[in-house]
Amino acid sequence: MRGCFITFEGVEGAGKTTHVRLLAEWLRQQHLGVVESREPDGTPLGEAILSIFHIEGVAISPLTELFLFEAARHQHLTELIEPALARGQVVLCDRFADSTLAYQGYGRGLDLEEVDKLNHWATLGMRPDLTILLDLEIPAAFERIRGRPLDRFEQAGLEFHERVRKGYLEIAAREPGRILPLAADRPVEAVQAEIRDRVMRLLHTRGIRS
Ligand code: T5A
Repeated sequence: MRGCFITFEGVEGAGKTTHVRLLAEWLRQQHLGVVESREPDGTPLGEAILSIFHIEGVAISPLTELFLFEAARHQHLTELIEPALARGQVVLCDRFADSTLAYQGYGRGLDLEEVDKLNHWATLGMRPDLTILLDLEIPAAFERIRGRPLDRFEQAGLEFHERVRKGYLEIAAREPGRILPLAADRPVEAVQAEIRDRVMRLLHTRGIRS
């Protein structure tokens, strides 16, 4: 039986990494096969692509940025995600195609339809079964990541991140069946409980969990 693909989205510091880890632990306690991954650095090639973004003083155009994320995504899909789903595993992924639409589309201002098309090409039309959108106001998000060195995207400024957040909410409104938006300004346990509830219902529906 084919597995299940669940992605986590949201602005910086929204809690994606935290909730992927907690959900994976919980699913493993129930003897389910789980693969945790992330974009863009879910494969060795993706790690190399991420390191390009970290080169100091190198200007990267929005379109170049888009192609780099899509290259990482296609490699990730073929090397890790699809094989895990074919083995019947539950794949939890910290960021996926919605990140590109939110950051390079809404954030950088690239044409949304063109970004959608490229996403479709890179993913071979494969969509997550469920996407958890952790929604957090930008000042609260930046408060959470305060004190750590800021990367290229985190340095992009408040207005950029406001556009990204707005973009995510618009994407979620267009696809209510796939995307579950959750207010992420609450205690971790409360948010995680809602995630587990929704994931369990999905796994029942898919016959992965009786
Ligand atoms: N990007 C990526 C694009 O532009 N386009 C793309 O297509 C893709 C795939 C990735 C960057 O790349 C960009 C977007 C990003 O800028 P990253 O370092 O992976 O860079 O950035 P994030 O994925 O955003 O990772 P973060 O660590 O910044 O955020 P998370 O994972 O959402 O947050 P998390 O879980 O690490 O939590 C942050 C802090 O908040 C606390 C945690 O303990 C932690 O200290 N926290 C809470 N505190 C209070 N209450 C809660 N409910 C909390 N939940 C977590």
